[in-house]
Amino acid sequence: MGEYAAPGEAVDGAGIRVAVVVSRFNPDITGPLLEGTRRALAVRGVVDDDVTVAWVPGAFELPLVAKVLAGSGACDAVVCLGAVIRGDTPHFDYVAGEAARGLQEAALSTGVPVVFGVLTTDTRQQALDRVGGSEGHKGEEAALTALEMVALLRHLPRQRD
Ligand code: INI
Repeated sequence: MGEYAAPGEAVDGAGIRVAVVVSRFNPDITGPLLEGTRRALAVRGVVDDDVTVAWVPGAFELPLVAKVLAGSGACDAVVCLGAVIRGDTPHFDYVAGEAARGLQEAALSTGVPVVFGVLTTDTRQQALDRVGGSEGHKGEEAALTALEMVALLRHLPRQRD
């Protein structure tokens, strides 16, 4: 059967169509997340015309829109961006947990990569550290994950129609 290595940084993004679903909640975090995702896609050759951005109110709304886009046939991967900060809400576990569960379900039910670019942190500072601070940039990482998964799936044996 061979070995299928995820190509990571080396993926050529030319021709890959990416939808980005981004939450408006905590815009000081999700704005930079989106910028990082766009930047990383562009660096790897994904043209602006192949990037669709859809805004949702909060992380809880990400899965439905991700599933609709993943099932549309109009994109090869969906990147979902959000920030759920524990200090802000007793709903943290519900919002973060349902976002994760729903995004995985969207990926598994459609066969299209759906990337979990949702920061789930205890504090706002921890989230800021992950959008270009001391802990890297999760928006950029989410973009790379999407391209890597598209490339990997194209090389894997798929079920016959
Ligand atoms: N949504 C987030 O994306 N992050 C949060 O930290 C958050 N907090 O704190 O509650 C949040 N809540 C809104 C939620 O995602 C839904 O939009 C809302 O419950 C309506 O369905």
